[in-house]
Amino acid sequence: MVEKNLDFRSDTVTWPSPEMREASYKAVLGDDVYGDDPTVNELESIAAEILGKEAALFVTSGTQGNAAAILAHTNRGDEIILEERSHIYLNEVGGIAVLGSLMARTLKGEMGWLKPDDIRGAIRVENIHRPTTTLLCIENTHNTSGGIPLTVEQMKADWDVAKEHGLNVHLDGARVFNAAVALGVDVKEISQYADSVQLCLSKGLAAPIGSMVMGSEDFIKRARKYRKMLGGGMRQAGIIAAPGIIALTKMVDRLADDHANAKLLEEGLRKINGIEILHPVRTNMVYIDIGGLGWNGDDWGEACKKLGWKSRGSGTTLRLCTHYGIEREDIEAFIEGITAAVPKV
Ligand code: TLP
Repeated sequence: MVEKNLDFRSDTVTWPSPEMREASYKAVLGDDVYGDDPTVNELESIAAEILGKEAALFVTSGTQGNAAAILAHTNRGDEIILEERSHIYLNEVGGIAVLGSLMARTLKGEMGWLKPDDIRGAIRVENIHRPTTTLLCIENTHNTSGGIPLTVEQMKADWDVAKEHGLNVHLDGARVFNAAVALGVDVKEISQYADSVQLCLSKGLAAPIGSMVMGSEDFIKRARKYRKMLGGGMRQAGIIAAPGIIALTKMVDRLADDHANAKLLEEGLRKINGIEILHPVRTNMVYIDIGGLGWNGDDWGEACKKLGWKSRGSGTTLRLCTHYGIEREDIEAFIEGITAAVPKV
């Protein structure tokens, strides 16, 4: 029985399944800083295998995973290329500057995808005056572009330019399984075009805590040391790794339900005068503008609250995420309720 979780704010709000809670309770533990927590070790080897990389590292969050990965790829003063509305650039508290002393070269993507020529043009030519460009960061799915999955071809095109110029590629794959499911490909098809990948266990995959970073043995060794520096050396971490194993082995296929529910939500909202759909809906996110209703995010939030839902946004723009704990019938009931609640314009 899936616990209801009527909350559109994010897919980070998911609760662990009963099986995950049970797995935490029963997890066999050790001290992970000594490398002897068997449950963490199992999670890391499963993640490495699924993503097609040599090794993996269990970290506390997507933000910590991206930070440890970026530190492991770069030296102080390097320049890294990022999409201008990427999570790493916008929403990770400036970690690249504070922790890495890195320069950020941002580029505008086309629905989240950085065009190869733009990347080529941004890579610095070696010169005593200039910082060295060492890393390209990609985000797939791309959150602020509506949860758009970048295709395998798009990933390859960016990878090829990076490799022509000796850059490493880091994939912020917080929702890389949403991308794989939406594209109908094995996740390895996507991850082959990144030297390192960060993926979140605690979003649509419904684990309560944690992310994974994957890459070569050498890279993971460096990232593990940075994770310790960032305060992420956890001890009996098997208790939170156990749900992560279920997330990776049993929760991926159900992401298709979240995508279908987002599509259903989009279709319902599209019929309401005054609501504009801002991006094509391809995965589990629906971005809308409610300015045409004469409402702001607070009005929307209040109306949703009366219907038993949590939802919010800034100004008149809102993101509605579907996830574990939201079923098709919940979306149908929401559409009926919100259609009746909004002002008729
Ligand atoms: N995103 C959260 C918020 O921080 C915005 C959300 O609700 O979507 N990469 C991407 C693409 C993300 O969307 C997020 C979280 C992260 C990294 C960071 O993951 P956490 O929250 O585990 O640090």
